[in-house]
Amino acid sequence: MSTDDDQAGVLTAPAPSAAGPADLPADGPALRDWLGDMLLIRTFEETADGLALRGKVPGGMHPAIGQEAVAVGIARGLRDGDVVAGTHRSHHHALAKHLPPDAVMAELYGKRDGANGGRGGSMHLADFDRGLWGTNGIVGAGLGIALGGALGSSILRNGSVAVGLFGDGGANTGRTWEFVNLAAVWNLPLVVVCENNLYAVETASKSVTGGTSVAERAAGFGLPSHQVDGQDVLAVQVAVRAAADRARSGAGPTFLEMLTYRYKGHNSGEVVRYRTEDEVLQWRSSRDPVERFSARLTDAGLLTPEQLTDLADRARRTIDHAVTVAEESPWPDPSTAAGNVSAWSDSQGYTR
Ligand SMILES: Cc1ncc(C[n+]2csc(CCOP(=O)(O)OP(=O)(O)O)c2C)c(N)n1
Ligand SMILES: [Mg+2]
Repeated sequence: MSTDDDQAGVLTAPAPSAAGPADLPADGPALRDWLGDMLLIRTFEETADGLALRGKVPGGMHPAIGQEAVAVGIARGLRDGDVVAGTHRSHHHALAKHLPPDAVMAELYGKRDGANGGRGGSMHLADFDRGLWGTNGIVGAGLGIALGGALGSSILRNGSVAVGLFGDGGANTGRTWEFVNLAAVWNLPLVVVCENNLYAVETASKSVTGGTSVAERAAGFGLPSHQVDGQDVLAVQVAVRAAADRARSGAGPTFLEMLTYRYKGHNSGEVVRYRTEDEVLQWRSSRDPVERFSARLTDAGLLTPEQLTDLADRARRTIDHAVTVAEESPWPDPSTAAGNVSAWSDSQGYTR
């Protein structure tokens, strides 16, 4: 029988990350870059959310405001050549993998200058050169694509690692565990990441999830499994880097459950009736990933108020430019609506 204290959204102390408490490296420029990426994502998502409410984003979008540290920590824990496959809520992962904000915004608009020519939209961003093997509207499917990437890496012996993402809702779909099982049995270089933001649409994950935690469930498949504070970019980066190093050494997959929170509704404009405003305020005021990281850098003498303002201004200018590009970009040529897959595969040099 659960008590009120057990309900989803109650702030419980996150378990330590896989590698223990993360020390702050004294590399100011690099850490300010991470913060710059987080501010860019925050600004992008807040702007895009407003644009979606004005009807500028066909099909709408799923904002990841509050989840910035998960994306930046993952991207910064990987090497060039490593790949990430995301979910329906993955603009933050695309931007953390350094897809150009102009191309991401134009893709949300369904415009020709979009990352995928405007044919994918918010849920289908991809850039193979930058290691984004697609975001994905099918719950749990991105992990299967990452599993394929990890299998390819182990066959080609190219030393790359794949990260597959899903949410707490995805943790309750069968395919997720088929992928985890195969990765463990085949000892693949896969980092499995559950981005647990406590809710699947309107459902509190605790009300539908058996066992103590998703991480503990995963441990039953015979791979190392850890909970990570997903609001701490450094903890995420350390955990991902350790898991990627382990995968690269041939030791196989690792499971990471990242504890995070989405500030907005499931999708832009959703009327939220399943959690309290107070709960959102608690997360925002005590665990905001951007504020926590800025404060940590400031305390360590690695960030001045002027540098913080400069990063925020730069993010604002970049996103304003992205909106201009998206507004001015033409619609895709209707004649390319069907059949352009062949043209694309020809352009990539694939034989048919
Ligand atoms: C196979 C499948 N079933 C159902 C849906 C509808 N759906 C879209 S998002 C979602 C919930 C996902 O929750 P979670 O995995 O926690 O991710 P979050 O939205 O919190 O990022 C559902 C059920 C879907 N897209 N795909
Ligand atoms: Mg969720």
